[in-house]
Amino acid sequence: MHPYNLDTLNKRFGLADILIFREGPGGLPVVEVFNEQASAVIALQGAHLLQWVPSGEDPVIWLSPEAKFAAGKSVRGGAPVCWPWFGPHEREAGFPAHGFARTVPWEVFETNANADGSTSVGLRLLHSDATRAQWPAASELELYIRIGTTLELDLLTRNTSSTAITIGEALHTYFRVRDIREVSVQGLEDLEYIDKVDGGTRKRQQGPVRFAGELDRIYLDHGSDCLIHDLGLQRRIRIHKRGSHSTVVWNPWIEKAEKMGDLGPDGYLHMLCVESANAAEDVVKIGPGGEHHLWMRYSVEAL
Ligand code: TA6
Repeated sequence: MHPYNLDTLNKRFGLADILIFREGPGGLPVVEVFNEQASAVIALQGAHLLQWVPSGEDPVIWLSPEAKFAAGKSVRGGAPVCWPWFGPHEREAGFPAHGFARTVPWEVFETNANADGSTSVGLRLLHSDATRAQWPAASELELYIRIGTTLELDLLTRNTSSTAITIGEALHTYFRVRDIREVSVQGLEDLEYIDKVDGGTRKRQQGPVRFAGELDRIYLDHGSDCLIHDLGLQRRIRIHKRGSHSTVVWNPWIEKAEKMGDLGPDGYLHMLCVESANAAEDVVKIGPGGEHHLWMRYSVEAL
């Protein structure tokens, strides 16, 4: 069972025929948004965006056909929120990779039908004894999602404690591509990156990023746009961001995907993670009473 009452949510936050709450896959409650510019689905667990489809466009976000939906479990695909650490916990091997934010309940605290025709949803992480056991620092985490011809995600960390906190974070977004072998990522040229497929060695990017095997890299000190250039779908996805100093690029390729078991047959061919993050030495220190925004906007351009 989940801690949500769908009738109450629809009464308080539903927006006529634009935004409704309903039971989604695995019985997990989702928000469904349909406006004239786009449609989207967001799971309340993890404030997890599962889909965004601009009108007249192919879906932009990839969700595994074999994604598992269950309370407390991460979902393969969409835009998982990684917080308050990225990757494995630096000291506690038993803590979940990428933090707990993506597998715990969040609450909706506002919805808006905006004047420009987009729709916004504000969600807040619900702390518990379990989250405080892994992250005792008093802090709040909110995610604002604006759904329209572009998609905005704004992850706000508020430090309500009396001491500084340091967070690692990412929107670990899976983008849908036609065939990863015909895709390149531009905008990361000449940047230093940590190559997680080659023992974490540090290298420098030469030209666009292309894919011919497992690729798992943390590009450092990167604050500008990057572009996913998809020949197969004849489109470019632009990622414009603020408050993010790292960009993570990941495709598991064949063997790793088979080991993971939830990407579906040939799933690796149709997905690419480009994650706006603060990871490795780019982690963010937030003073007492301070706050930090990790903000990004996705847009689709024809080739
Ligand atoms: O962001 C890339 C990465 O850290 C990869 O190393 C891989 O572990 C991926 O995240 C998926 O992680 P998950 O915990 O969602 O299976």
